[in-house]
Amino acid sequence: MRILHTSDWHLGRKFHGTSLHETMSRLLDEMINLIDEEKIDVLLISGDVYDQAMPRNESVLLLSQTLTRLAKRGVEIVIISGNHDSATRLGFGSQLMKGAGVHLVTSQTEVGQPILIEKQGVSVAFYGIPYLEPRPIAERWEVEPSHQAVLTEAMRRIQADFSQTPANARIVLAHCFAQGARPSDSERNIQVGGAFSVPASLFEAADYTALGHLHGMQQVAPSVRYSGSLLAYSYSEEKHRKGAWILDLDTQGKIQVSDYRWKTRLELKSLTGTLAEVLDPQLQEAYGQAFVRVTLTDPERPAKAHDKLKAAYPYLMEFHYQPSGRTESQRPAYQRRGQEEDQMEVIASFYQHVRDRALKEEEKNYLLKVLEQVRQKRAEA
Ligand SMILES: [Mn+2]
Repeated sequence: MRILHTSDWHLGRKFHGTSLHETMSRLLDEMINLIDEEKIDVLLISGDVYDQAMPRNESVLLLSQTLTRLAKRGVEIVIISGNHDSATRLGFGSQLMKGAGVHLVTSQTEVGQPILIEKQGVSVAFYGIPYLEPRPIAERWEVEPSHQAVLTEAMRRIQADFSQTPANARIVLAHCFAQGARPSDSERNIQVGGAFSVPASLFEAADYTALGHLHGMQQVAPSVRYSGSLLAYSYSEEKHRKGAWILDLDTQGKIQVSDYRWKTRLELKSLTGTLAEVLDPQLQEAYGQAFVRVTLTDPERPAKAHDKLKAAYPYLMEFHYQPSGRTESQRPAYQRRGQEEDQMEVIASFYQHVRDRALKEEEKNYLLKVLEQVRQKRAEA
C-alpha cells in the first residue's frame, strides 16, 4: 500500500493580499499526477485544509474538484480538521462521502474509531484526531484543559481500539505542535507556546503519525513526521523546500518513507542592499517573478525608491528602509534592533496563534510604539 502524507493546504490563503489560488490549482494538478505516477492508494491531509473557517467559494470548489478527481481514481482520502478549519463546515456530508472513499474526521466523537482500508493485501487502520480546543473538550472528556491532556486521552481512546481492529499497521493523523522538532525559524512559536506543545512520544504506539500544523517538512521522532504546508506562506519559510512524504507498506506492515518535493512553488526572495545593488540586472533576471521583500540600506533614502523597485520586481511584497552608517539611537524607534524587536516576535507569534493571522504592518507599528513608550517610562522611573 502506498500512502501520501500531506497537511496544511490552507486553501484560500493570500500572501500579502495576493491570491495564491492559481499556484495552488497548479500544485494540486501536480499532486494528482504524482498520485497517478506513484500509484498512491491513500491520501492523508492532516488538517488546515482551508485557511479560513469561512472559506472562499473558489477554495470550496477547488477542494470539491480535487476530491472528486481523486475519488474517481479509487484513491481513498483521510482528512482531519485543523485549527484553521471549521469542523462543522469541513465535516458537511461526511457520512455520505465515506461511501466514495473520502473519510473526514472532524468531531471528537470519532476519536478512536478506526478507518480500515485494505489495498494490495495490506490492511491499515487510520485514526484521525481533529484539532480540539482544550477548554470545551476537557469537560466532556474529564481531563485537564491542556493540549497534552487532550491528546493523551485521544491516544488512550485510539489504543483501546487496537485489540478490536486487526490490521497490518496503525496510522494516526493529528494537528498539533510536537516537541522535538528540528529547530528552524518557524519553530520559534513552540517556545512561545510551551503550553501548546506536546511530546512526540505521545504517539509512539502508532506505526506512523502523520502530523500537521508546523509548516516545515520534518521528522520529529522515528515514526512521527510533519509533511509541512504545500506552499511557503511567510518569509520565515523562504528557505523551505516544500514536499510530502510517501509511505510504502508491505504485507508485514513495515513502513518505508521517502520524500517528494513539489515542483510547483512560491518563490520568495529577500533582497538587502543599496538601491543600485538591488536593481542589479542579474538579480532582476533571477527574481523578477519572485515574491520579493526588499530592505534598502542607502545612507539617504533614494528618491522614488518604491516605484523603481516595483518596476523591476512586480511582485514586491514588502519594502523596508534601514539606512546603514547611522548609529542605533539615530534611527527611528521602530527600526531599532533590540528589546522591542524580541518582544514583538513574542507578541506576533501569540497573535498568530490566537487569531490565525499575522499582524498587519500598521498593527505592528502601533505595538512597537507602545513598547517604546513602555521602555521610555521604565527608563524615566
Ligand atoms: Mn494549523
